[in-house]
Amino acid sequence: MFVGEKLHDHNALRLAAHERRYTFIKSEVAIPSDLISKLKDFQIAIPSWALGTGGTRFGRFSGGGEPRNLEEKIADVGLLHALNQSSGAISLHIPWDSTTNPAAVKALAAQHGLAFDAVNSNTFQDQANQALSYKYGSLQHVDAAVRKQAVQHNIEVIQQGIELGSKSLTVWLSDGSCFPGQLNFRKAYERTVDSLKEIYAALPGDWKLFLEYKAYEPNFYSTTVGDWGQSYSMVNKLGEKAFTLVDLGHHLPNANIEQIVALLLMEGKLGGFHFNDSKYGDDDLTAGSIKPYQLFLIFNELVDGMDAKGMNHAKDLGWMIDASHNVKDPLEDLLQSVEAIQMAYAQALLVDRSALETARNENDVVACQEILQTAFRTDVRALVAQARLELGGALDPLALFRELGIRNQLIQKRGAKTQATGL
Ligand code: LRH
Ligand code: MN
Repeated sequence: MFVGEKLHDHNALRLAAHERRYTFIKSEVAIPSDLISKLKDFQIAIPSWALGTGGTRFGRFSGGGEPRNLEEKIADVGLLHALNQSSGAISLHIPWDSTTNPAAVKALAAQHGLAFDAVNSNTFQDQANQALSYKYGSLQHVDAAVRKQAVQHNIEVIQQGIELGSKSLTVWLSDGSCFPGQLNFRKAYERTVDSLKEIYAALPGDWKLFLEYKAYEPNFYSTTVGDWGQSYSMVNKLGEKAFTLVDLGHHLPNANIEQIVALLLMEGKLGGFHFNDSKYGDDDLTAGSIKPYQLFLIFNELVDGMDAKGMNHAKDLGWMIDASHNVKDPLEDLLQSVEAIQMAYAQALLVDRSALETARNENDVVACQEILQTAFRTDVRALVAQARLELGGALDPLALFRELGIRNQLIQKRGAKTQATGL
């Protein structure tokens, strides 16, 4: 699906209006000189499992034209990247994305300007050819043979990641219990850490292990890696290549995620993110669609904390989306998520940090709030669009996606009833 010349026409039509908006914000706001280059460097990885229509136990309503294999998933992410020049990586999930020809897959991704971000293991489902079930857990399981099977799977995922050029493994464990009394929490924790140590030992020197926590689902009484504290305590026992991954939808109601991010970052144990949004549980909705102020506050802590440690914003953490689309076109939803994340980052880069510290030291609470909200209430869309324009992207990726009738083209090419592997 080539967007080339159509993208040029699309931008030509919008350039005058864009430059008016860009000139206006530059006249109104003190834009740090490196803000646009930081936005251009900030690439967000797209999850391979979110390119089809998601669903719930109550139903799944496919939109058609979904990718039928890994090659078509890479083409879809390549399309997103051609439109917004900010989605330059794909995060695979194994075995949903297993391949017998990693060299060809790597070459195809390179053609689309894509790298491979973290690879994800899966010991939360039983595969057809699997000897032992994960019904009662995987790395926590009371049966050493089940733990061994799960450890072996993670090591195979690392091997596949190495062949694709990935540099990190994400481990999310559905392990836990559904009823009081079912699990010995201490032994489950210790078995999980011992199993993770075997996986950690298989990591190449330049790799990272991301341990993703989640409060509940599919277990509904306890989750063995259930919150940031449990994940943090485990990754500290593993070593310097192990970090905690923060999925925004994995917290109990009203958790202060920006404070969790600030502390994990301070401790040097924040590995990366699964961006999405939610109102109730792990709803996996579009990033910034329900709590945009929270997304801004998280990026405010990220910019502050990463600068305090001299970290490279674009390279030193894993920036990934993890969403599921029940009623929207998956590609349109992902374009919206990338835009929302870029906007939150841009607003965080506008925060007057020295004024904020001064106000904090004077306990001027009102001034602290005004300084943050001034940045959040700044319309930064022209800045994000300028970064895209300078990278050769579309001024309005979503509009161009629709102008090109891409979904209809995909349905023509792939069919109306195709179903992508994933959730
Ligand atoms: C679990 C999770 C995890 C993935 C899965 C697809 O809820 O967030 O990151 O493995 O979704
Ligand atoms: Mn996740």
